[in-house]
Amino acid sequence: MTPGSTLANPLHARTIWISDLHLGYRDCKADYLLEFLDRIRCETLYLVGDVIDLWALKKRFCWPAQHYQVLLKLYELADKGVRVIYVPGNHDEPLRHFCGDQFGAIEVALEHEYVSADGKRWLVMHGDAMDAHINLSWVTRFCGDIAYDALLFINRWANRWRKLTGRPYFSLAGLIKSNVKGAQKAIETYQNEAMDEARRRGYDGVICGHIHAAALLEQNGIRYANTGDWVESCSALLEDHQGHLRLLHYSDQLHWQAEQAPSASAEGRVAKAA
Ligand SMILES: [Mn+2]
Repeated sequence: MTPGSTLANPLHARTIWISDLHLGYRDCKADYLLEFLDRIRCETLYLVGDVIDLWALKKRFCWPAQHYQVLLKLYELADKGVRVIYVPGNHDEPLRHFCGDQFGAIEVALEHEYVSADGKRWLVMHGDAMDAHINLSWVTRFCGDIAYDALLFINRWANRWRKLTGRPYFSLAGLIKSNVKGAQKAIETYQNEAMDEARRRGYDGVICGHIHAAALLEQNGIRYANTGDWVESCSALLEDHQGHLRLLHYSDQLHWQAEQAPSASAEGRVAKAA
């Protein structure tokens, strides 16, 4: 990372969505997140829940300077005129009491309707309401228990080793998860439930987070976008001025994830300067 590169290569978008930052949790990738927030130039920024991990803070207080800097950066963006909308999740659930209010220049909402540049109507929600539909919740099995902590522990040490040997960040946790059958099944159930919710309520698509599985797909005329997270995949959803959505994985390298068909994925890499 070279200082100044953030200014030299801004990331322009109409709207950007990020979720599951988990500030206050030791595996939050705050360094990549800070660099990403420095580079973005957008009109609207959505924080789609689990921004502050109150569960983790309750278990073990962890608040490095970088986590505080992320909050400051979000306020700075709002002060500079970016419309920042915060949709709290389950890990920052107490903040749902403030829905309809403002935290300074940041708006808080339980969920939000977004109209993209191409006129499509999107339901923006964190997504934990879908947990009720998942049998043997993957979230319970992975996201709040020892298995997930262990996965992130391995991820952390694997990446320290990669860094020492000069290799870029890689989500080992994501790779393991994508090969666990139960996790894949739960992710599909979650996606289907989220799309059903959008369909029932007359939306063209849904934008959510929660399950730490970034995706962009379309099924039976309903679109699904999941912003991913900043504890393993370091991902964000960006809309250009034509209304086209793209997923970006941001770590040592920029990696744009192309739109996925329901059962297949196509990915392309671009250099960091892109
Ligand atoms: Mn969540």
